[in-house]
Amino acid sequence: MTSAANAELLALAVSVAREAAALAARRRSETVTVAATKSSPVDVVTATDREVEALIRGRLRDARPSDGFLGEESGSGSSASGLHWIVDPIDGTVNFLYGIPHYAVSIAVSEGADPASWSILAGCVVNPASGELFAAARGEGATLDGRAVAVSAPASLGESLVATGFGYDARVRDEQGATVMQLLSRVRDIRRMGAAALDLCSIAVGRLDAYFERGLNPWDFAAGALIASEAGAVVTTDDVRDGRRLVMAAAPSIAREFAELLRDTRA
Ligand code: LIP
Repeated sequence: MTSAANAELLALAVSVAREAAALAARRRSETVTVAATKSSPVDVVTATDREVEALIRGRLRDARPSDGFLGEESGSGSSASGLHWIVDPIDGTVNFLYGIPHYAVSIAVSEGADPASWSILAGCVVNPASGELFAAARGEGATLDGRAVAVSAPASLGESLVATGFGYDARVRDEQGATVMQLLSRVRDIRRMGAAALDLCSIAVGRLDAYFERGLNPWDFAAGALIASEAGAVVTTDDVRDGRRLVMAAAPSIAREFAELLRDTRA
């Protein structure tokens, strides 16, 4: 796709994400309840997750009916154009449920729908609570509220602030907790903020120096990974173990050392 075409796709993503974020914020100000649980009793979906995804899916279908769609709550739809919209209506659902103002609407568009081979063309992540809007089109850099952003440059891994996240399965969390224990003394500190899309955007703006998480769904990281990469981060998503993909994003100055540490601790 040409840069002009990618810019047009990004403009659509931004417009729809803004409308979706306004709906999510409005519902959060009213009342939020658990509509169902998914992979475990703590993997919840709210009625707002479903309502916001329905809004996004409808707006994108009206604007680009030949494109495919892959959403956390409503599954996938085929593509006649070769393009797919990868959508997490509310990333950080538990934060949203508890009223913690750290959750996001994440919309990306890709050539191909398989994270092993897709090419993300444009992505947008909006935090409805703060109003911050992160965006990127492939090859055009990344922005926060329209201003260009760039990753940090920590002098060492020991001075780096590292974020991660955990799955919803108790056995997996035991393993992930053991990994964090091994990392804790090797870095500045650890943060677990609950929304992968915003963790990746935090890398893009230098609020974090590195991030890793194994077991994310495609919609959790599709937009944030492009935004982090376009801001200058080293981003890898090709390490898959037991069917669970490792997403890593890091400032270039520590990326190699960080990747080695993740291998050594079997993150
Ligand atoms: C969340 C991710 C987060 C992860 C959570 C959960 P959701 O996505 O953004 O990084 O640690 O377990 O998967 O479920 O809120 O869309």
